[in-house]
Amino acid sequence: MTEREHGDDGSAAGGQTGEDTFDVVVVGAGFAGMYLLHRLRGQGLRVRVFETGSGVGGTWYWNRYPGARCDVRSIDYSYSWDPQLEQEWEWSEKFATQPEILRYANHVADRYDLRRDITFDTRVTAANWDEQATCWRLRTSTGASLSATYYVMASGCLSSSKHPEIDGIDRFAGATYHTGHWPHEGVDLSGLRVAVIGTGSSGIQSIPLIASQAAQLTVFQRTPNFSLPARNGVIDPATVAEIKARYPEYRAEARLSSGGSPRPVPTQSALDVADEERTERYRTAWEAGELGSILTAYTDLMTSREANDTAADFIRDQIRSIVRDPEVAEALCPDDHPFGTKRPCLDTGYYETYNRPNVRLVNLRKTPIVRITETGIDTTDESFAFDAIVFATGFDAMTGAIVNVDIRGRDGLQLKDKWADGPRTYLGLTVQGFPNFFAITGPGSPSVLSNMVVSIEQHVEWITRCLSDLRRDGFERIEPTATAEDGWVQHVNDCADITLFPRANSWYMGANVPGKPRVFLPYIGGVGEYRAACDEVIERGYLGFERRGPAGAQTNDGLVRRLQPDVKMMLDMMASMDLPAIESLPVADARAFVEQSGAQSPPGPEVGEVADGTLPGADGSPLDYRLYRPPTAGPHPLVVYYHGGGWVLGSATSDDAYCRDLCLQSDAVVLSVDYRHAPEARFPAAVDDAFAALVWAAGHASELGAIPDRLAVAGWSAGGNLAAVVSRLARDAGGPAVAAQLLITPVTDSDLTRPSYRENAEGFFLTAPLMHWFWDHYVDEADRTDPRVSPLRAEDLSGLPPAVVVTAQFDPLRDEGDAYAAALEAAGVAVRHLPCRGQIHTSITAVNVMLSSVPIEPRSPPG
Ligand code: FAD
Ligand code: N01
Repeated sequence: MTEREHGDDGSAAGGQTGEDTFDVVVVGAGFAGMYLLHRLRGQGLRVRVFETGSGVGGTWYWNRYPGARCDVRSIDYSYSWDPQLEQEWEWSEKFATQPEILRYANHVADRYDLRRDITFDTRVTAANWDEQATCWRLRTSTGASLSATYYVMASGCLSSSKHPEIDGIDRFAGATYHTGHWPHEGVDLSGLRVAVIGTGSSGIQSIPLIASQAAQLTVFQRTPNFSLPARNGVIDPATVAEIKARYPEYRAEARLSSGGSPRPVPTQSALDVADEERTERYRTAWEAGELGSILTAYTDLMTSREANDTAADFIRDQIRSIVRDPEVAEALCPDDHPFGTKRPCLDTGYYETYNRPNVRLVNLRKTPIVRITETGIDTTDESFAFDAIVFATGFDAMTGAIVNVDIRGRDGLQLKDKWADGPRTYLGLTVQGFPNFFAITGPGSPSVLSNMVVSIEQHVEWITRCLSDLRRDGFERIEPTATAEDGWVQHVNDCADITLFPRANSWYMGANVPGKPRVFLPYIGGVGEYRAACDEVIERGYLGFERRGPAGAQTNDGLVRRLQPDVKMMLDMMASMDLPAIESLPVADARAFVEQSGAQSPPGPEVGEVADGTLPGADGSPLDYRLYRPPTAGPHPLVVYYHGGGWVLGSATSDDAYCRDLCLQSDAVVLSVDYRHAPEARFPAAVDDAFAALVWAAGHASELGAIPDRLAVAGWSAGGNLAAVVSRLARDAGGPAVAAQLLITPVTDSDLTRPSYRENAEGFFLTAPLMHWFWDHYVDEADRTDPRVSPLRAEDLSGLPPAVVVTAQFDPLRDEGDAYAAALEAAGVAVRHLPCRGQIHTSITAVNVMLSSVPIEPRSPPG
């Protein structure tokens, strides 16, 4: 390599070893590499960018196929870091063409004099971490060796193009093209017989234009994709003027949005609106010509299959109305994945193309390709002859370009091996074992699920800040900790797991590359949420990183996100509502407040039958109950359920949604019983009533339509306390016979000083001050060790019914629940302990509010 001068200081790059040395080497001169170069140079760093291509632009340099254009509005899909640049550049269309975007990239390269620090036509082939010298040692395709303190892969998520695994692919005698490597001189397909394999975004954009040139076009489709009309055209000058007038605010909105472009945030479930209203909403969205218009119409399109079906059905109806041949229309209707779980497309005349006489669709689901021959393509049904084949078969996305370089970190660990079971990163930016290594829009970051320019800018700015902070703090080496990386990988999976995305065989899941592990690659928590996590890492002193240098070493281990994503969202929403602390209210107001909040919660599922009644309490006065019967034929087992509310709040109907869910899940009759509340009736009134209700239920099982001797108890929170206590009272009284106890985040002890009380004192819905308020209302200090209120203190827990004990990580009551499960186990009781990671006290009973699964990590098998 012959290096010229570089860096703003113009200093020579050559090191004394005969090897060129840099502060930072960047791989790739797409939007990411270009901006990073500009920023790092601005810090006075010696930077060198390597690019395989002969020019800048990355994606827009390589993907020159007919019809290639962006599908995020150009006014959004453009750099935001220089107000002059964003004001002076004029886009000619709503969605600019590839040539126009490439012109923009070249304009930026010229305007900021970027080319002098970019080495074109050169691939970085290997990168080895030298621990002793604290630098990366790199090799390139031209045989050059160089070193750099920091190494950044700005190599693109969709830059490693992929041919299909089809027998005979090299035998074809005609011309072949890949959309991701389209010849620069252009291709004239006029008068030719052309095949296109692949109907993702590249196929869908190019097919209409290829059809207008070719004599015959045959499209080989394996999976039909959802596509919406782009309704592209000249960009409305008034819209441009309006946005340019407030570009800073507009860009700020984009950065905090979910997908990187400002959009109204949906507030309604698709299932909560009438059919006509919903169809009208979809119709307006269909007319809008925007990728996110339908996807963001309702809150639950990506989380509920039923909701998603409403959108998918609407789009299928549109396809049927456009394509004249019903069989072709049906073949084009996607039916194997929920809408949005494979990247949807924006098209110009795609479905209409199938009405042309020179276009034919081959449905590979019915007649798969067997081989490519010298003259064309054989399916199981037919031999086709072609002059040209276009592979629109996509990319080894997100990880392909990174692992194509032989990257070895500490102790020679190869990145490819580290990622053998799926990529592991901290924040999608850094990798444990690979010091001073960064990936822009790497796996585990929003990247491909967003307007990528916004995500690129955020990463570039984070890395720039990180390097500057390292210098400020006297460090030169940074590496994430294993704990932080594990936690982030877990968080990325938690986010994906509450959506429909993992249900599709998509490139998001690595499913298009044989042998690639099936892992959801990007971060789906949203651009704004993600940015907040990255910022928080810095604010908390580079949480999750070890930094080292002349100033010493600093390890700041920890996890930036521990709550389940939907739990966090709910807590953030509640925090923004500035609700009163319940314990600050008089009891009557607290009850009214809780009742009112409960009324706004989503209803539980339908059950077979719901009936209200009363039963006699311990003092003879009536106690309300509500009975839930499953829809299946009875008789069923009977569960006596005690509601939560700290012995002060709640009623037989306050846990209605959960009781419905319990009834359906357990296929049992659930009898939710009330009990007298404190402070009007203090301890042991609630226990006495709870036991009286149990005795009554056992005696009336047949009348309730239940099996007499199959009785269980269940309860949540203070209700869990009562369920635990009555199980023991029943044992001691010789009946009723309780077959099982389900204790959900139960109160089991009056010791309010356990670590979980301190760690989760505030901020997770049930607070330590509220628990003190409950205890004070319910029971005198002197009575708090009584096992009828602190069941953990019972002398003998043996012979109790088999138990399921559910505890939540972010609950003041966590440790006492854990302790009770352990005590039961120690006493020989069959226990299934379910500690729920990332959950709070209310998670389990908040049916249809928290979607996050309850990870089951049983400590011992169920009885
Ligand atoms: P790239 O643009 O992919 O650049 C990476 C560069 O790194 C490439 O030029 C490559 O040659 C180089 N490189 C890789 N490995 C090496 C190596 N070992 N040595 C040297 N050089 C190397 N995103 C959107 O948000 N909106 C859109 O509308 C949109 N449209 C798209 C249309 C198409 C056809 C495609 C393929 C992608 C589209 N994308 C879109 C995603 C697009 O990739 C990003 O928006 C963005 O351009 C990525 O920029 P980048 O710099 O990160 O990567
Ligand atoms: O690639 P793809 P792409 N036999 O992977 C099929 C961005 N982008 O280049 O689905 C037969 O989506 C494969 O079938 P299946 C955007 O993010 C944006 O089109 O695996 N068929 C699929 O139909 C996009 O998502 C724009 O069953 C085979 C197709 O090839 C991403 O880049 C434009 C096959 C590949 O589709 C990738 O898009 C272009 C085989 N052996 C790209 N192997 C915009 O509009 C694969 N296929 C902004």
